[in-house]
Order: sequence, then C-alpha cells, then structure tokens
Amino acid sequence: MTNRNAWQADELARAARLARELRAQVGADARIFAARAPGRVNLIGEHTDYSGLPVLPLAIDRATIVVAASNTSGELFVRNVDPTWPARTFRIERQILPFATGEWANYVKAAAQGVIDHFAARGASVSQFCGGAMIVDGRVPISAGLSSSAALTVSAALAFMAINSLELTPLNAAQLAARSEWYVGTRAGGMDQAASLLGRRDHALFIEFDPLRVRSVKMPSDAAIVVADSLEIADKSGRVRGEYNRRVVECSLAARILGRALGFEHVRILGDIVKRVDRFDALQLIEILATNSPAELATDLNDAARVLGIDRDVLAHDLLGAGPHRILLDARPLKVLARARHVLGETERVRRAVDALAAGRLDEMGMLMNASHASLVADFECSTDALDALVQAARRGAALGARLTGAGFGGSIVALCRAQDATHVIAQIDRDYYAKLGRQAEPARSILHAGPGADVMELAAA
Ligand code: NG1
Repeated sequence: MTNRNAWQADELARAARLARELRAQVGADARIFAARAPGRVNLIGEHTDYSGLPVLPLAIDRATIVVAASNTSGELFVRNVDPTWPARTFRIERQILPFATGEWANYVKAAAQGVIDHFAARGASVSQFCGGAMIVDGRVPISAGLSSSAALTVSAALAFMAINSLELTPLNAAQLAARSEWYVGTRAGGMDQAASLLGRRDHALFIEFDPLRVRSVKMPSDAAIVVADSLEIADKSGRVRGEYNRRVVECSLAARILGRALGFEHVRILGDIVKRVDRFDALQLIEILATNSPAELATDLNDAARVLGIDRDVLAHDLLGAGPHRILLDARPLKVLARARHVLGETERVRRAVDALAAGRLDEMGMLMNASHASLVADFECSTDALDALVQAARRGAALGARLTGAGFGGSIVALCRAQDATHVIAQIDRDYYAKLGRQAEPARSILHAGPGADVMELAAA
C-alpha cells in the first residue's frame, strides 16, 4: 500500500532519523520499514460505530510513525521516542497476554495479536511470524479525543505486517484493526481504525459498518475545522472505560428489546434493526421501544431478561462477555431509552450531514453538529462542564456548529466555521476557556486539515 504522497516532508525526515537509530541497532544490511498512521477527528456520528451505525470523521494531518526491522529472536522490542513511555519487549506467540492496564505497549501487543489472529484464521502458523525491533514516534495528542490509540495500533500493525512480508488492502487492514481496542478492554467500534487507514486529503469519510464501506466527501473549500482540547483527560484505561462499556451494554439491550418487539431474530446491535426496517424512522423506533420497555432497567439484568423472555445468565454472558475482559457494571440502572434515542437520532443526523457537507451547506451542517452535542449532553450523558464551556465559546466565536468529539467524558471539541472565521473562533476559545482556566492555549487548540490515510514503505539504506 506504499504511497509516498501520504507522507509529509517532516514525517519523512522523522522516519529517516529513526531509521538511522534503528540501523545502528540492527545492522547496516537489515531491511527497515516505516509506517505512518494519522489520528482522526469525528465531525458527527458519535457513539454510533459500536452499534454498527454510520460516522463521518476525517483523518487529521498528525500521525504516529513506527520504524521497524525484523530479527530472529522471536520477540518484539518496542521503544518510544517519548521517554514517558518505557521500552518493552514481548514474545510473539499465538496468545499474547497484555501488560498491566494502562501500559502504552498494550496497543502494540494489540496490533501484533490482531495480525496474528487474522493470518492464523487463514492458515498461517504462529512460527511463521518473526520478532523485531520497533521505534515509535507519536504526534497525535494523547487522551484528547483524536484517537492517538488508533494511530499507534494501526502504525504498529502495518509495521509488524511489513517485517513479516505481509500486506492487506486498507479496507481489510481496517477490519483487522477494528477490534484492536478490545484487546485493551474497550468495546470500541471500528471508526478510528477505518478513518486512520482510509483517510483522504481534503475529504471527510462517510463510514458504514457490517460490511465496512467508506465514501469520501469533499470538504467545502470555504470550511475550516477547529479542534480544542478541554485538557480534561478522558482516561480510557480507568473510569471512562467503565462509562464507555456501560453505554455499549445499554445500546445493545435497547437493540435486543426493539428486535423482539419487531419480531426480528438475532439482533445484537441497533444497526441490525436499522438495516432490517423498510423505512428508517428514528422517532417511530423510539416509540416502539418506549412501549415495550421501561426507560431504565436494573443492572442485575433480571428486568432485561424478563422483558426479553430469556435466561438471565445467558443474557449476562452474551452482553458482558467472559474472562478478563468481562464488562463490570456498577449499580446504577441501565438507561436504554435515552441511549437509543441518541444513537438513532444521531444516525439520522449523520445521513443528513453527508448531504449537507457534500453540497456545501455549512449552516445546516453546523446545526446538525449542535443538535448532536445537545443529544450527547441530555441523552448520552457523556459531556462535561468543560466540554460544554468550550462548545459555547466556539459558538460565541462564530462557529456554525460545535460539539464534543470522541467518546467524551473529557477530551476535545470540534467546531465547524467558515475559513475566514477560524482565527476568530480560536481567539474566542482562548479568551473564554484557556485564559479563564489559566492554561496555555497553544498547542491545545488548532485548525486541523483532512489528511491522507495510513501508509507503510521500505526505507532505502542510507
Ligand atoms: P475516542 O474517545 O476518540 O477514542 C471512542 C471510540 C470510537 C467511538 C467513539 C465515540 C475507542 C478507542 N474509540 O473514541 O470507536 O465509539 O469513542 O463515537 O474507544
């Protein structure tokens, strides 16, 4: 999938510098590969991907770079340029056990495991995979809703495939990488990996799931995207993971109850419903759900099992999984109605947003983004005071629309404005948010551009 055009000049320079370091370690004759994978920002379609429903993100022009070379040790040695993240080594085996929770190199393990699983399912034996050495240089801000984790997993997966002389199309690689975050315990959908692999310069990506399909939508030339980090850490390895996985469970329960009410079999996610109805009407589905289920269900799943007419333990196993990645729920009730109202409403908004963006109707696009945020606040309950304050600041500064982006519970907002208003939006955010907080605005907020997707190539010997 080599496409040198995907690399910015400074990325090529970074890769060359890292390759020199690696060459000193692995020898002058070793083949060295470099992969780049960008982060992403989601314009609209939040918390819909794990329901198999569409999203509209774009790959951003900031990427993680991995350089790698193979060796015969049977182990992968990974070093991060950022000394905050200590070097790690692990064995390449059929089941790679994760490091402790919160460990950065788990994303590299997730990548290796994903590649091994994919090719093992197609007949490869684990002994065919070599180990090697990797150096990682990440430039996607961490815990800011810009998917630094997907940038790391995707670049590591491409590098690991390259040292093993394996290749996949970007679409297949996106499918492989989609489940990678499950390895670290988050039941994420496939948006981030797909955006990172299938990004296109100056284009947003309309991504649909099951099966994965991507249509690029040209960004209107008079539009600008501003992203601002609340500086509130959305810590995916702690509390936020619990909140995220709880939403996954709530959405799946809503889907199952709706499926039963509509007489559809084998429904697991809301996307199974949307695909099967003759004409998708979010309001109508919500009404059906409301007449067939209490708005909230007890966490012990006894209510849910009754409503669904199935055994509670079977339901619990199916919904929560088993083993180390079993989802643990605290005692708060499960809010099926409100969560489904958000996801189904958001699906309608995404469909309208694709048309609005493609036709350059920026006011309408902005309105849809505002409606998305309102729904994330009221029904999905994943915003924070800080995110709301940032959204308000952006709107006061002439943004046409602004909303939290990513999972929420901290992280960033995205705002859409006319290109000539971007500096105004940023100035307003600086005054109303960072100055009041007494925090430096640079580099927490910036204008981002839609950039190309991931790439991997062999670097010629220096
Ligand atoms: P962030 O918070 O940007 O990592 C997460 C999920 C996405 C998607 C969004 C909500 C991970 C790694 N990614 O994004 O798949 O579900 O939340 O739309 O958890």
